[in-house]
Amino acid sequence: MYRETWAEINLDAIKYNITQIKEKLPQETGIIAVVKANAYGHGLVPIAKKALESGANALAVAILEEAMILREASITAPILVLGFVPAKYALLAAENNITLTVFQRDWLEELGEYQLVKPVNIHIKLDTGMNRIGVQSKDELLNLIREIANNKNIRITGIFTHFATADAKELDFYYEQTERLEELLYVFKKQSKEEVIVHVGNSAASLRFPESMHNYIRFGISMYGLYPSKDVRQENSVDLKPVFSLHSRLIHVKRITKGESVSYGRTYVAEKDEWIGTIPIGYGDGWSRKLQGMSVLVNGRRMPIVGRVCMDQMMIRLDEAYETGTEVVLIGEQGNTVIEMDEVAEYLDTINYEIPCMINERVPRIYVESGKKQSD
Ligand code: PMH
Repeated sequence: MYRETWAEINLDAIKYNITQIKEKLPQETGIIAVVKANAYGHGLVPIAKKALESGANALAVAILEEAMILREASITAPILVLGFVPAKYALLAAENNITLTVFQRDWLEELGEYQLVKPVNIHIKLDTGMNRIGVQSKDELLNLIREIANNKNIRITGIFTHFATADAKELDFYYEQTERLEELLYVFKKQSKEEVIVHVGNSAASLRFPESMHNYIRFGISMYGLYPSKDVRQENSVDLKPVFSLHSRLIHVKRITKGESVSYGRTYVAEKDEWIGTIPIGYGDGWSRKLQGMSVLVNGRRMPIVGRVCMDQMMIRLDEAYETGTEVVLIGEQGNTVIEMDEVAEYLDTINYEIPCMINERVPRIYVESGKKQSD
């Protein structure tokens, strides 16, 4: 690591968060750790390993590439790809014991064109209201099951759905989805002789309805120590520890005089003489230009980002002179003060999920385990 900006990934917090949810779940309900999108920006392989070590039973990703990276890292746990994978890659999935998500007859037809040495395991996706991917009607489901029964290349090992509003205040639609789910599951179980696993709940559903999660939960955002929404957070049903924090250092400190401006476009003009610090992070790292005006922490105190955020650097107004090398916290705790992921998300008018995903690979992830730091 040659730069003064890094993200700290607290692996002990992954374990803590998994332990917390386990305490709420019935003993027989397992955990699929959702590690798609580079483990929500936290780092795919280290998070997957830590989640499994902490009691998760399986992993879920969005695309086949992510599953292959996990297999190449010698991870042998079950892996489910939640998103669409073209049928021509079913052989690769089968060879690597990667489970695919299936919901279309066309896909099965296309699969028929390929010779598989061993059957590919699949989970059927039920669309109970997201209108994203999945089987919607009983007839569609019956057709799919019949077609699969005639196909030696494929084996159903699971069935699942996804909720659109499990994190909302108003839960009417959640209940509507669970009703449609039960109807489709009834049809499935009547028709199919296969012993399959059923999983339905994301973090919000698992926190709110731990008793109704069927065989597994798909645990994403709250494994990373974040709440799926304000409403769920206010319910205070579980204690979580944030995994991701973002750090940098002052690399330059100077005094400017009243009337001087800072950065491109001169959007900030000093109203009096003041101290300005430069930090080596910018929109080229995924730290959005829209964060002008947001605070960061220096010496446990909030200092505002002044002037436009540049590609690789930005400036902050300091309350006094600090030495270069002083640590700056952009997300996380310093002293008794904290800037939460939720605060950054709110400033950007988005959700906490997007923030760690947004901080790109130019920012090294430093893993902290049992209080010790190690880089990727
Ligand atoms: N299962 C599926 C199918 C998902 O798409 C997601 C998250 C999860 C489980 C985990 O949800 P959680 O992080 O709320 O626990 N998917 C997304 C998404 O597509 N956009 O934001 C989150």
